[in-house]
Amino acid sequence: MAEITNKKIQQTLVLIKPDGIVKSLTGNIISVLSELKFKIVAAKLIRVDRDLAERHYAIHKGKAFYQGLIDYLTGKSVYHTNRVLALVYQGENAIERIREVVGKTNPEEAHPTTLRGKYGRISSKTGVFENVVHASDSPEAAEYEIKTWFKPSELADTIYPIKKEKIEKEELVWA
Ligand code: RTP
Ligand code: MG
Repeated sequence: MAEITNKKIQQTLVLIKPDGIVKSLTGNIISVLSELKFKIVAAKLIRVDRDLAERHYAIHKGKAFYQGLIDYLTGKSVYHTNRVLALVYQGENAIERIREVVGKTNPEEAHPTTLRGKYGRISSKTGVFENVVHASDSPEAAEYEIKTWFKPSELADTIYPIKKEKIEKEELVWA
Protein backbone atom coordinates (compact mmCIF):
# COMPACT_ATOMS: atom_id res chain seq x y z
CA MET A 1 0.00 0.00 0.00
CA ALA A 2 1.32 3.41 -0.94
CA GLU A 3 2.44 5.49 1.98
CA ILE A 4 0.16 8.44 2.60
CA THR A 5 2.23 11.55 2.81
CA ASN A 6 1.14 15.09 3.39
CA LYS A 7 4.43 16.93 3.19
CA LYS A 8 4.42 20.51 2.06
CA ILE A 9 7.44 22.77 2.00
CA GLN A 10 6.14 26.03 3.40
CA GLN A 11 7.46 29.41 4.39
CA THR A 12 6.19 31.26 7.42
CA LEU A 13 6.76 34.60 9.09
CA VAL A 14 7.65 34.61 12.77
CA LEU A 15 7.79 37.81 14.80
CA ILE A 16 9.26 38.04 18.25
CA LYS A 17 6.94 40.75 19.53
CA PRO A 18 7.96 43.69 21.78
CA ASP A 19 7.24 41.76 25.01
CA GLY A 20 9.44 38.89 23.78
CA ILE A 21 12.26 41.36 23.08
CA VAL A 22 11.92 43.25 26.39
CA LYS A 23 11.69 40.03 28.41
CA SER A 24 14.98 38.91 26.77
CA LEU A 25 13.30 35.86 25.29
CA THR A 26 14.81 36.11 21.81
CA GLY A 27 17.35 33.37 22.46
CA ASN A 28 14.84 31.04 24.15
CA ILE A 29 12.34 31.41 21.34
CA ILE A 30 14.85 30.85 18.56
CA SER A 31 16.28 27.91 20.47
CA VAL A 32 12.84 26.26 20.79
CA LEU A 33 12.10 26.89 17.10
CA SER A 34 15.49 25.51 16.11
CA GLU A 35 14.42 22.09 17.42
CA LEU A 36 12.09 21.89 14.42
CA LYS A 37 15.20 21.89 12.17
CA PHE A 38 13.73 24.38 9.72
CA LYS A 39 15.80 26.64 7.52
CA ILE A 40 16.02 30.34 8.40
CA VAL A 41 15.56 32.24 5.15
CA ALA A 42 15.61 35.77 6.58
CA ALA A 43 16.01 37.62 9.87
CA LYS A 44 16.13 41.25 10.94
CA LEU A 45 15.40 43.55 13.86
CA ILE A 46 12.90 46.23 12.89
CA ARG A 47 11.51 49.41 14.40
CA VAL A 48 7.80 49.00 13.86
CA ASP A 49 5.87 52.11 12.87
CA ARG A 50 2.11 52.42 12.78
CA ASP A 51 1.93 51.90 9.03
CA LEU A 52 3.81 48.58 9.17
CA ALA A 53 1.76 47.34 12.15
CA GLU A 54 -1.49 48.27 10.41
CA ARG A 55 -0.46 46.54 7.18
CA HIS A 56 0.58 43.41 9.10
CA TYR A 57 -2.68 43.17 11.04
CA ALA A 58 -4.94 44.65 8.30
CA ILE A 59 -7.21 41.60 8.58
CA HIS A 60 -8.15 42.62 12.14
CA LYS A 61 -9.05 46.25 11.36
CA GLY A 62 -12.31 47.19 13.04
CA LYS A 63 -12.19 44.46 15.70
CA ALA A 64 -12.48 45.44 19.36
CA PHE A 65 -8.85 44.54 20.12
CA TYR A 66 -7.39 46.23 17.00
CA GLN A 67 -6.21 49.55 18.49
CA GLY A 68 -4.69 47.83 21.51
CA LEU A 69 -2.96 45.37 19.20
CA ILE A 70 -1.42 48.13 17.06
CA ASP A 71 -0.29 49.96 20.23
CA TYR A 72 1.24 46.71 21.51
CA LEU A 73 3.18 46.02 18.31
CA THR A 74 4.42 49.60 18.04
CA GLY A 75 5.53 49.80 21.67
CA LYS A 76 2.89 52.34 22.71
CA SER A 77 1.57 50.16 25.49
CA VAL A 78 3.28 48.91 28.60
CA TYR A 79 6.57 47.82 27.10
CA HIS A 80 7.73 50.98 25.34
CA THR A 81 9.72 49.22 22.74
CA ASN A 82 8.88 49.21 19.09
CA ARG A 83 11.56 46.62 18.33
CA VAL A 84 10.46 43.39 16.74
CA LEU A 85 12.61 40.54 15.42
CA ALA A 86 11.24 39.22 12.14
CA LEU A 87 12.24 35.80 10.82
CA VAL A 88 11.24 33.69 7.85
CA TYR A 89 11.37 29.93 8.36
CA GLN A 90 11.04 27.30 5.66
CA GLY A 91 10.34 23.61 6.00
CA GLU A 92 7.85 20.77 5.88
CA ASN A 93 4.44 21.88 7.15
CA ALA A 94 6.25 24.82 8.74
CA ILE A 95 3.08 26.88 9.23
CA GLU A 96 1.20 24.32 11.29
CA ARG A 97 4.24 23.01 13.14
CA ILE A 98 5.38 26.46 14.23
CA ARG A 99 1.82 27.41 15.30
CA GLU A 100 1.81 24.26 17.45
CA VAL A 101 4.99 25.28 19.24
CA VAL A 102 3.73 28.88 19.58
CA GLY A 103 0.39 27.86 21.12
CA LYS A 104 -3.09 29.33 21.27
CA THR A 105 -3.71 33.07 20.84
CA ASN A 106 -4.94 33.57 24.39
CA PRO A 107 -1.94 32.87 26.65
CA GLU A 108 -4.26 31.62 29.39
CA GLU A 109 -5.65 29.00 27.02
CA ALA A 110 -2.29 28.13 25.47
CA HIS A 111 -0.80 24.88 26.69
CA PRO A 112 1.82 25.63 29.39
CA THR A 113 4.54 23.94 27.34
CA THR A 114 4.01 26.27 24.36
CA LEU A 115 5.83 29.58 23.95
CA ARG A 116 2.68 31.60 24.62
CA GLY A 117 1.67 29.34 27.51
CA LYS A 118 5.10 29.81 29.09
CA TYR A 119 5.77 33.45 28.43
CA GLY A 120 2.53 35.23 27.49
CA ARG A 121 0.11 37.21 29.63
CA ILE A 122 -3.09 39.19 29.28
CA SER A 123 -2.47 42.83 30.13
CA SER A 124 -4.80 43.82 32.94
CA LYS A 125 -4.51 47.43 31.74
CA THR A 126 -5.28 47.02 28.05
CA GLY A 127 -6.77 43.52 27.82
CA VAL A 128 -4.35 42.79 24.98
CA PHE A 129 -3.08 39.24 24.65
CA GLU A 130 0.64 39.91 25.00
CA ASN A 131 1.61 36.60 23.52
CA VAL A 132 5.28 37.05 22.68
CA VAL A 133 5.31 35.56 19.19
CA HIS A 134 3.46 35.93 15.91
CA ALA A 135 3.33 33.09 13.36
CA SER A 136 1.54 33.05 9.99
CA ASP A 137 -1.62 30.94 9.94
CA SER A 138 -1.89 30.00 6.23
CA PRO A 139 0.26 30.01 3.07
CA GLU A 140 -1.68 33.05 1.80
CA ALA A 141 -1.11 34.95 5.05
CA ALA A 142 2.56 33.91 5.05
CA GLU A 143 3.11 35.29 1.54
CA TYR A 144 1.35 38.55 2.39
CA GLU A 145 3.25 38.94 5.65
CA ILE A 146 6.69 38.00 4.31
CA LYS A 147 6.23 40.53 1.49
CA THR A 148 5.09 43.12 4.04
CA TRP A 149 8.14 42.75 6.28
CA PHE A 150 10.91 41.92 3.80
CA LYS A 151 12.24 43.09 0.46
CA PRO A 152 13.24 40.33 -1.99
CA SER A 153 16.94 41.18 -1.48
CA GLU A 154 16.62 40.52 2.27
CA LEU A 155 15.73 36.86 1.76
CA ALA A 156 18.58 34.37 1.46
CA ASP A 157 16.49 32.30 -0.99
CA THR A 158 14.07 33.45 -3.64
CA ILE A 159 10.73 32.05 -2.54
CA TYR A 160 8.31 34.19 -4.55
CA PRO A 161 8.61 35.55 -8.11
CA ILE A 162 10.71 38.69 -8.36
CA LYS A 163 11.35 41.37 -10.97
CA LYS A 164 13.89 44.12 -11.47
CA GLU A 165 12.87 47.75 -11.34
CA LYS A 166 14.95 50.91 -11.40
CA ILE A 167 14.24 52.89 -8.25
CA GLU A 168 15.83 56.24 -7.56
CA LYS A 169 15.70 57.19 -3.92
CA GLU A 170 17.78 58.67 -1.13
CA GLU A 171 19.26 56.17 1.28
CA LEU A 172 21.21 56.49 4.52
CA VAL A 173 24.90 55.66 4.09
CA TRP A 174 27.84 55.67 6.54
CA ALA A 175 29.08 59.23 7.05
P1 RTP B 1 -0.77 36.30 15.57
O1 RTP B 1 -1.46 36.75 14.31
O2 RTP B 1 -0.12 37.44 16.32
O3 RTP B 1 0.19 35.17 15.32
O4 RTP B 1 -1.87 35.70 16.57
P2 RTP B 1 -3.03 34.64 16.24
O5 RTP B 1 -3.02 34.30 14.78
O6 RTP B 1 -2.89 33.53 17.21
O7 RTP B 1 -4.32 35.47 16.62
P3 RTP B 1 -5.11 36.57 15.77
O8 RTP B 1 -6.56 36.24 15.86
O9 RTP B 1 -4.49 36.72 14.41
O10 RTP B 1 -4.88 37.89 16.63
C1 RTP B 1 -3.75 38.72 16.41
C2 RTP B 1 -3.22 39.23 17.74
O11 RTP B 1 -4.16 40.12 18.32
C3 RTP B 1 -4.13 40.03 19.73
N1 RTP B 1 -5.47 39.64 20.21
N2 RTP B 1 -6.00 40.11 21.31
N3 RTP B 1 -7.85 40.60 23.47
C4 RTP B 1 -8.22 39.84 22.45
O12 RTP B 1 -9.32 39.36 22.36
C5 RTP B 1 -7.23 39.58 21.39
N4 RTP B 1 -7.44 38.77 20.37
C6 RTP B 1 -6.32 38.81 19.63
C7 RTP B 1 -3.09 38.98 20.07
O13 RTP B 1 -1.85 39.64 20.33
C8 RTP B 1 -3.01 38.17 18.81
O14 RTP B 1 -1.77 37.50 18.70
MG1 MG C 1 -3.00 35.77 13.26
